[in-house]
Amino acid sequence: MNTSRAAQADIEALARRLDDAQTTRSDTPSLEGDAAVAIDLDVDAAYRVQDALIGLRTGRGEAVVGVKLGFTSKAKMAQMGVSDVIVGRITDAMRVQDGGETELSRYIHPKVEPEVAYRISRDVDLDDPETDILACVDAIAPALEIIDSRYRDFRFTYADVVADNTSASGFAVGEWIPMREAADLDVRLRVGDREEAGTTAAILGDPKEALHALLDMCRRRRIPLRAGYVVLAGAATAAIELTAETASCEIAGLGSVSLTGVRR
Ligand code: OOG
Ligand code: MG
Repeated sequence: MNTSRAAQADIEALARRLDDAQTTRSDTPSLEGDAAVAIDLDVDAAYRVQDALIGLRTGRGEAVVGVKLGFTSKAKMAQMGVSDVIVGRITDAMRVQDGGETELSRYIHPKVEPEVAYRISRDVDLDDPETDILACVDAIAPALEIIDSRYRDFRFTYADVVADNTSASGFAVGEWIPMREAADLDVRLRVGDREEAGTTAAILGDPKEALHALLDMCRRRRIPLRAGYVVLAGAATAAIELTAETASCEIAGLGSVSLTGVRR
């Protein structure tokens, strides 16, 4: 079936399936390859499912507060077996305060990643070919992202993960500092005594390249970029499972951010 004609009802059914998995904390099999799925889930259809999923969240009162990129690092691409960047949306309900706690029962099988965050300072005109995305960003900060795929065992195809809002589930941002170069800074992710070390160069060679990739994706997918949005540029190392311990991300020259998983 030609998915450009995929019925909106089928798209919405897939969004509900993923939304139910999240709200009930029960994983679901991959959509692609599921004989029960009526449509051929190509990347266009997958972004339509993501839009419908965000519609369900905003319909419950959540507000979109930013966007995230995924698969901007070779380590992530290798860990996940895919090879092109993806974009998803983050909402206010996903925010964890720097130094704050997050209840692990909210998640299915959460992992944390060290990220660079940028702050958008004015609405971005996606239709103006002259738009300079770097001129629309005024601050940078260290960040942690919590990813929690709604798919069983984190097993998904490229279209699956796009439909699932790129596993977006939580995030914490450290102190904002004025925009600066962050091309090759040491990064350390710790969860309890487990650790991953890397460099911001893992993010497309320089995390500001993620901003150019973001503009390109948002133009193609008609995803708005508004003043005040947080942009998560993508993980700098492989992810670590989030357990009932403190997770921290330290980026040389940018500072650090932490959060603690708790089980009540
Ligand atoms: C998909 C999300 C990837 C990143 O920073 O590369 C991502 C996943 O790994 O579940 O957020
Ligand atoms: Mg990430």
